[in-house]
Amino acid sequence: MCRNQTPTRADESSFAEGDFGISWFSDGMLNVSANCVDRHLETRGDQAAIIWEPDDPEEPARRFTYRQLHEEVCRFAHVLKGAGVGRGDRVTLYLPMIPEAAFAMLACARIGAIHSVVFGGFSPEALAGRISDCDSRIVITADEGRRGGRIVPLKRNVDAAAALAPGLERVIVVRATGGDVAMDPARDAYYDELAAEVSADCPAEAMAAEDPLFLLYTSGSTGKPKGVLHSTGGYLLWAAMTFDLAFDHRPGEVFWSSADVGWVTGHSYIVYGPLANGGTTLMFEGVPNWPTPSRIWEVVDRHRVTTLYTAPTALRSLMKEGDEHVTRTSRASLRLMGTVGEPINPEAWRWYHEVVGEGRCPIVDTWWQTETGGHMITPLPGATDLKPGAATKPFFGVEPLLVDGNGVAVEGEGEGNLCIARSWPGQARTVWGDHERFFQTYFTTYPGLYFTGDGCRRDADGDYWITGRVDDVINVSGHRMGTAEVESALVLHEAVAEAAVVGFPHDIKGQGIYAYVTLNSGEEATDELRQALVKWVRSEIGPIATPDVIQFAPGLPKTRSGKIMRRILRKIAEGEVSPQALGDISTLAEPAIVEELIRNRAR
Ligand code: 6R9
Repeated sequence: MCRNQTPTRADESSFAEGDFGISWFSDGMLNVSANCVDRHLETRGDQAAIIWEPDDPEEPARRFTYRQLHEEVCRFAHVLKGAGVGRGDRVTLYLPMIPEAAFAMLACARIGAIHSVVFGGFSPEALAGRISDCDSRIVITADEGRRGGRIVPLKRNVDAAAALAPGLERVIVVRATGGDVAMDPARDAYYDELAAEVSADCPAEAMAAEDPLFLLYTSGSTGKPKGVLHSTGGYLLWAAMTFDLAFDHRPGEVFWSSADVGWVTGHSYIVYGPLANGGTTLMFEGVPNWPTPSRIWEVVDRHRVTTLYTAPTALRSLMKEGDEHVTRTSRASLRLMGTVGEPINPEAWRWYHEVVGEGRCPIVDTWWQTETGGHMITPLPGATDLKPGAATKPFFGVEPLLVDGNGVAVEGEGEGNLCIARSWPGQARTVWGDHERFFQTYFTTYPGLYFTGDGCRRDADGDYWITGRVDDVINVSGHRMGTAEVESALVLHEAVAEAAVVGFPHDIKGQGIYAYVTLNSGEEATDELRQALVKWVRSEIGPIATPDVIQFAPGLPKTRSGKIMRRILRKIAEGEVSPQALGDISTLAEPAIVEELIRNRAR
């Protein structure tokens, strides 16, 4: 087994232009898979590492002990090696929520390959872009996925993506549903057939702490999604330590994060955090409200879940179904509950606390980002006073700073843009293939600081309240979406001349997607076209990008230098009907556009 080698160095990072760079524990050595699997074999080899709950509640759940996990990860590692994957190679995973997703991630870590998990809800176009961006030659997928009783044609999507990503050479297909899919014998192979041929033991590569562990694509305010790169040592430490402390992990507990492994929450708190701590992690293939709105609580009861981690949007949608779907279940095993992904409104917080947790479970509202690797601002249960809607206090070593519009730090009580003043181990190291973009995106708005893109308020007790994004990123059902991405998808449609996308408050999703669309001359603004555009965006990006509202507009409000004034579009989308309330519009090239937009508001 690859033994950990304790580093003699810790933080060697700098946010300053000139000697910019992030590095922690640079002379340490470890293997993430050995730490998440092998290290536990002696003490808890027969304990469940992963419990898998299938989409269909009539089907049996599956359990994998640490010993079984070791075998599965080793086999997967050999299969990857057999396909020519080595240290530093990028492996794209496009999988449903099945245990093989965790096996594949840990197998990559075992052999020093870099995984890039792409959420199974993304379209072939979005998948192809992510395969090509990191020159990934191999994709691990499944025949089909299942979610809420519906089939997701994953292999078919990979075939479509392959046509757009010429560098893709190998596709390994996990048989999840057994559905009939087309196989190209020169490129595709079934995982089970390959796995039957290989050994169940595979030594873990010794990796340097600063070697990359994974990359994960996330939306920003401009351009295409960025491949955010995480390190081996710093990331694992951060995932492990935040899991242990924010969730007050105790041996024998069952932890359930209802996220998908396609998001960072699934990386840090379904796979790496729980397993690094020798915990038992629950993986759920389905959705919280299928076949009934009681499903999430039934899963809690069935597996005696002690800690539940979910998103406010899920809580809001279950809350509106009525308390009886909750109260008919026991939930006696629950001890602690958490939320992540977006600000939680106090009403949903109270419902979670009082109806779900019956007042007995603390709630940890954890603020963090793909780029931070793990929790940054979060209560520590039992130690921090909780407030509905507040992420409360920074985690150990985290130095938040609120800055006003002029870049001046706000002291004491007040509001500003949330920055972090110095590095922490779990911080992303770069953007794949574009270190300059990494620096420009996060470290130039306020020189010397990491800028999160979030607004935040600090109250008199020093507690932090995240108020939401202040850049052109919107948060739809806890999923980050760049308005620029939706706009580029829209303008690819032949009828569209120009598009501007903003968020607006949405009862369930938190934010909805509001698109202003200007058509090419000769195109007619019909309901059919509106529906066609919605479908178009879904097929370009995926269902999470579905516009809620499309307003056809004769023109967009622009400054004389041609910059779209989103502030105005946001206000109109929010329901503002008085031109006076929109603030200064005197710099607009055509102020009359604004009244026209208000008159034709789409909601
Ligand atoms: C982990 C994750 C990050 C953005 C972040 C912020 C929002 C996440 C939050 C929260 C308020 C919380 N966000 N947690 N806002 N309270 N507890 O969600 O990562 O997908 O990268 O999104 O989500 O706006 O900037 P990611």
